[in-house]
Amino acid sequence: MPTEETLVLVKPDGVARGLAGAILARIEAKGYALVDIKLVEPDRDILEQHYAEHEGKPFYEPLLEFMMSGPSVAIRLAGNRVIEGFRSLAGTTDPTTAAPGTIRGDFGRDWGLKVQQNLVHGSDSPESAARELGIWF
Ligand code: DAT
Ligand code: MG
Repeated sequence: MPTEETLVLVKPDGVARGLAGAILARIEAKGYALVDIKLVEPDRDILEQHYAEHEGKPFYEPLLEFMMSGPSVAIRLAGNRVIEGFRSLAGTTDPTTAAPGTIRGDFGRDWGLKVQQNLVHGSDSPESAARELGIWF
């Protein structure tokens, strides 16, 4: 099976809390390859493209504001079934209920309604990965 690629972001809360290294260590321990990596302060245009599927939802504006609150680490990550595998490593969207052993479950703080502060992003399909990698890289 050919190696797959995905877009991973360590979001502003992860960078601000000094967790980028710990999150990268888990990614590397899993055996995934860092193909490209950079610190990015995305403008609104990039985020509107990235989160187009969520436009109009109640959390859309707070999500964009949060994503513009500081730098993120953008990673082009490669590996066998890395799209599915990284999302498993990340845990479910809400850090309050994400399973222990996952990035969101272990490092995600209980911020009440601030579900967006869930440390990482990972593409959810091959189509999303190709689209999102084109936006960020
Ligand atoms: P994921 O990041 O797990 O793929 P998603 O694509 O459904 O989740 O949503 C994108 C981001 O939007 C998510 O990481 C956090 C935020 N979000 C999603 N659902 C939310 C909600 N109900 N309330 C607040 N923020 C939410
Ligand atoms: Mg998503």
